[in-house]
Formats: sequence, C-alpha cells, structure tokens
Amino acid sequence: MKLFHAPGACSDGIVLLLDIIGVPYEIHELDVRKGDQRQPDYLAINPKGKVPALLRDDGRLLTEFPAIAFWLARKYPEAELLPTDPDGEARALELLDFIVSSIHMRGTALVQRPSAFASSAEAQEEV
Ligand SMILES: N[C@@H](CCC(=O)N[C@@H](CS)C(=O)NCC(=O)O)C(=O)O
Repeated sequence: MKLFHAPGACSDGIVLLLDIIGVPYEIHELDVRKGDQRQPDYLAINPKGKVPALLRDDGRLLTEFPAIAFWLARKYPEAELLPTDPDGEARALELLDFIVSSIHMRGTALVQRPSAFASSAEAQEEV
C-alpha cells in the first residue's frame, strides 16, 4: 500500500491508523503548502487533489478520510479499530463524521480563513 500524505495535515490520522494496525506501507509525501497536490502527476493519480489517498495493493485508489479509515478497520479486523455491532459501528462513524466534516473541514476553514466568511475585520474577528 502507498499513502499519499502531507505531514501536519489530516493524513496524519491515516498514518496513525496504519501504524496501529502494523501493516507495511510506503509514504509518498506531498507538500500541500507548495501545491504538490495540484501538480498534473498527482492529479493523474487523485483528481480530487487532496490528501489522504491510499493506493491499495489491488491498484485501486481510495480517498476521503472516513472511507479510508473504515476500509482499514474492516480489512484488518484484528486491530479492533471499529466495533462490530450495528450500534457501536454507527456511533463510531457518527463521531468520525463529526470530526472530519464539522471540526476539521468547517472548523479549520473558519479559524484559518475568516475572510472567506466575512469582509470586515470586526466580523472576521467574530467568525
Ligand atoms: N474530504 C476530504 C478532505 C481532505 C482534505 O481537505 N485534505 C487537505 C489536507 S488536511 C488537503 O489535501 N488540502 C490541500 C488542498 O485542499 O489543496 C477527506 O475527508 O479526506
């Protein structure tokens, strides 16, 4: 497996999961501040231009943090990353979606780019 990863970005979470599982993997590092994710060679692999992306041993690419985390948990059940009962599984996915969609995506945008949501300095401070 090969993980497309930017140190300090959300793909750190997938590195953590892979390390907990203990499965061998390679890392292809991208510098998202420099814009590596928008270079044609990476867009040919992952047209979304984001990390994380996991190139699996079957040659297929998996993107989106929750999907990668879910797939790893199901592929390597011995790591016990995800409950197997329907309620436990739903609760884990509920928490994962909140962290990825609300805290990470919306939260970081509000904190890092308040100018995208309000024009005056005062309103940006409120954001
Ligand atoms: N919905 C995606 C979000 C991925 C994402 O936004 N990754 C950020 C790093 S934390 C990224 O690649 N940013 C570079 C960019 O947007 O150009 C997921 O869950 O994996």
